[in-house]
Amino acid sequence: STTEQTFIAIKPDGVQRGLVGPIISRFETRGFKLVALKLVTPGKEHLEQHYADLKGKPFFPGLIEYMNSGPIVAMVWEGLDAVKTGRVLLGATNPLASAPGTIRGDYALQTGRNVCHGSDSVENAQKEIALWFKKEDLVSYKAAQEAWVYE
Ligand code: YYY
Ligand code: MG
Repeated sequence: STTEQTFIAIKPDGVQRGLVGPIISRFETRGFKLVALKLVTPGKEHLEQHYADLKGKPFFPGLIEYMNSGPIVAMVWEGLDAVKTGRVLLGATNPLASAPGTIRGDYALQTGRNVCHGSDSVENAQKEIALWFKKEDLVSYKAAQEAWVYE
């Protein structure tokens, strides 16, 4: 549906490397609508909740430390097939396996520094949006470009 929403985050390495603009541009120019955005350092507990499914993995402590090492840009993007298409824009989890033209394929080399996050299912997107944003943070408006992006 054209109102599907996904949670996209620019991780601390993406922020520190000056990739906030380029990453946002990919979603903007593709035709997605920005629904929420903030720069945050949410703390360890929040990050552990965000990655709760990965608790117990050998890389989990390092992942949390990395995610907690600087500010993160948290966003909600809306549009046609936003969750799946968002993942396509990000590229594969391991940047070495990401196609050029994807965010990770253009800006990253290692899995542990892959600059961005995107929800992997509609159900998880809803959970992540609820974890990172209050309901009133999600802005409802009509995008002027809508009639030109959708037939
Ligand atoms: O959704 P995605 O970010 O593409 O991958 P996940 O399997 O959900 O893992 C989350 C996060 O954990 C990944 O972006 C980097 C890190 N990670 C890692 O450091 N080493 C791995 N072998 C797998 C994942
Ligand atoms: Mg994931």
